[in-house]
Amino acid sequence: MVVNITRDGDIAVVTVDNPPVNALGQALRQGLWDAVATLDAAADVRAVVLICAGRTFIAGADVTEFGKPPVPPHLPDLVDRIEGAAKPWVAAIHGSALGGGLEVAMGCRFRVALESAALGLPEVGLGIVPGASGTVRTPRLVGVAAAVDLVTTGRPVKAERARAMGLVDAVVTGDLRSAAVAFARTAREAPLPLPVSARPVTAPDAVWWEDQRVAIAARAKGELAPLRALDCLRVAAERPFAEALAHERATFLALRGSDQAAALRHIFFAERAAPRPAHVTAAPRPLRSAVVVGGGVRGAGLASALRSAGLSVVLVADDDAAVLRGPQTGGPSAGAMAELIGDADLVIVAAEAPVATPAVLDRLGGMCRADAILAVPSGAGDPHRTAEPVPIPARVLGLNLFGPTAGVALLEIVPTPATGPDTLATGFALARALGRTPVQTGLGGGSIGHRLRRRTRAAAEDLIRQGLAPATVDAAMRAYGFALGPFEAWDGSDPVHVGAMPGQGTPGRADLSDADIAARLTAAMAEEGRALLAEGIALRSSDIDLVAVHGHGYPRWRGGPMFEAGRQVL
Ligand code: T1G
Repeated sequence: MVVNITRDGDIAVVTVDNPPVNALGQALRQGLWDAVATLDAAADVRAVVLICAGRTFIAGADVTEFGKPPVPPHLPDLVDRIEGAAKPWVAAIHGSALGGGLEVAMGCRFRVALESAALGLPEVGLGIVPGASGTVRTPRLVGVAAAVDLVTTGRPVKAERARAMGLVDAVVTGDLRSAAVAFARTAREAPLPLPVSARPVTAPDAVWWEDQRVAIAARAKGELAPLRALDCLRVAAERPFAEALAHERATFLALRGSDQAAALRHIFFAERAAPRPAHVTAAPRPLRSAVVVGGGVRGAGLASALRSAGLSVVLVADDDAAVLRGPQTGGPSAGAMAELIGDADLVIVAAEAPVATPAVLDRLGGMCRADAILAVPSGAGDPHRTAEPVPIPARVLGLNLFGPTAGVALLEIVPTPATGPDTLATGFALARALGRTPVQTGLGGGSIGHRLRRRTRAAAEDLIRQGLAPATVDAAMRAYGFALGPFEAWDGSDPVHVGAMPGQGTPGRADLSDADIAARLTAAMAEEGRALLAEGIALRSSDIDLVAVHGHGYPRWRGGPMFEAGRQVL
């Protein structure tokens, strides 16, 4: 049963149990709908606690239903029904109350949250706006300014911040169920607050709204949902509740079928599938300690991320790593280094050449414990050349670390032919520890990210040869939504062309629009993606999109080169 009702004296407890995240599928909506009637009819029930089993409170509408026509009971109607129940409902929140989950909680008369809980309206991240009163009830609870931040950014807030802003009534520790029942019993002894929909909201002036619009438009760069969310919030502040609710619903339904929503759902599911590929079935090796060798800022970032994940980490600076190239004056001796390396579960070489030479990796491999994993930079080459001399090739794994660690959400995993299944599984576990989305990339042909970057650069240089200025190409790609254009983003490594930038032929061509330029370069990325799939370098089309979005600033709300190319074919 996705909904079951138990009693704690005169308090009824409605428990939702719909794994994995208590998403509001049709059966759950129906179960809650029926629970309102059942409990309204129970004369001895004075209040209701709504709580969830499993790891989290309701995490939102069921995103898998989005491609299908909405089926009653519709979520906005369910929220109104809970709000209008004869007995006050108290939402007891743990884990994450997100989207429709928070909207259901705002239909309750009270909200109680565990201090570790988070609450948010992430709908704009899916290309939509809240569709069950989120833009209309939130301002009535937290005020318009806080509601604009919550709804237009999609960023969740922790329980204590939510209490301070008025989103929850109490933050509790210990057993949530008993705390919520006690809260409900006490609440029944005092006059009830107004239902949220009946609470007043103060409307800011037109200048304030224009300031918000300008700021959000600059941040959104072509993404529709944040601005449409702002529009819904303004209607919620200036028009009666029912009118604002109808406006929000119409906006939600219009966006739900949009290309941007389809693209963002594609990335949402690709990100969730990435850490658990079907072919990675071995158990990962335990990761309790790591040595990060070199890598400057990148190495320090990796060491910090691994420490945050609970590993004990030693960072060997590039200079100290020099001893791996042979006897040095100063710095740790080879013996000291061997002792350090030999004690770690994982040795990550963050440095690129000249530290990470085959001879250095050979020495490192000889120092590693027999069951340790040696992770080496894959960069432009491949770790295969590295793995050969290493005593235990099955323990070697290539990683493409994508530049300095801060803010990079991707980790390309490059197994060699000798990489063992448990080593590969540990690579995926390492990505989870680093908080990065893992993508496995094949061997020999360079990493997915590297190939996409070179192909994009080559296509951009073709445009230069046709007379366009690099700045024109960069501007067109930024207008398309990229963080940086191909020439701005180029880090100068392994230039595609030989020698200086190709001369500009005829004076700047005016007949290529920004859209034409973007179409050329994104088509080139998609063509390279098809080649990567054909060569077995990329295992899934969605992996290529993840690399483009997370590694190259491809606008998330366009879904990536493979997604876009597929839409054009349809
Ligand atoms: N619907 C369906 N499935 C979902 C889901 C959802 N909303 N959220 C997660 N899953 C699946 C996910 O695909 C994976 O499946 C499993 O749950 C675990 O996910 C009307 C319309 C809740 C913080 O955007 O942020 O409500 O691969 O690996 O790391 O206004 O999932 O195991 O088969 O991410 O512990 C708004 C999205 C929807 C929340 C948990 N809600 N989810 O993180 O697990 S729109 C969201 C998350 C909405 C209303 C609108 C996270 C999480 P599988 P996971 P996690």
